Amino acid sequence: MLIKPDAIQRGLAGEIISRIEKRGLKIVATRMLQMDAALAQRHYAIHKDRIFFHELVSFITSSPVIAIVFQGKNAIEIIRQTMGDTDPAKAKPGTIRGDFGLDIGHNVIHGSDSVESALKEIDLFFTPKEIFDYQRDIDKWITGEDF
Ligand code: D4T
Repeated sequence: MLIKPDAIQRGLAGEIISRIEKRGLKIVATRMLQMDAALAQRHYAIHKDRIFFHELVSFITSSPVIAIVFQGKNAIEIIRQTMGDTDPAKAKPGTIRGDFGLDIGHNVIHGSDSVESALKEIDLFFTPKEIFDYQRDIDKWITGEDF
């Protein structure tokens, strides 16, 4: 997940992390960085031919972001659902984008859309040593199993 520049500037980072943490997912890595154009182009390579690509790269590099790896049962679906629709105008109230956004180009958060893209994206932002493997006693109360 990426907390995008607009969310950092608006002081929404804590609220966004908290909403996902409270669902029960576990933080296993976190890093604040300012993305450069090369990293942004790799991260958004799938959109390289879209008309909004240039704007997207310039926005995501405009201010620091926070990259976070969450782990847990159905993590991709849970985060996508908690984020809401890509376009905040279509996102339901109660979702992060539905509560904090107005504009598709400033939609406060990015979340990987599949396990495959999550693995690629994690590799762009983290080294294996920066990803923690640890147990939480609470996990058995969240899923009935330990992660
Ligand atoms: P991200 O990747 O930011 O989590 O968003 P989504 O996975 O929900 O949506 P996406 O990949 O389709 O879009 C990536 C990114 O581009 C911005 N965008 C998108 C934009 O500025 N204009 C547009 O028309 C679209 C479709 C918003 C998110």
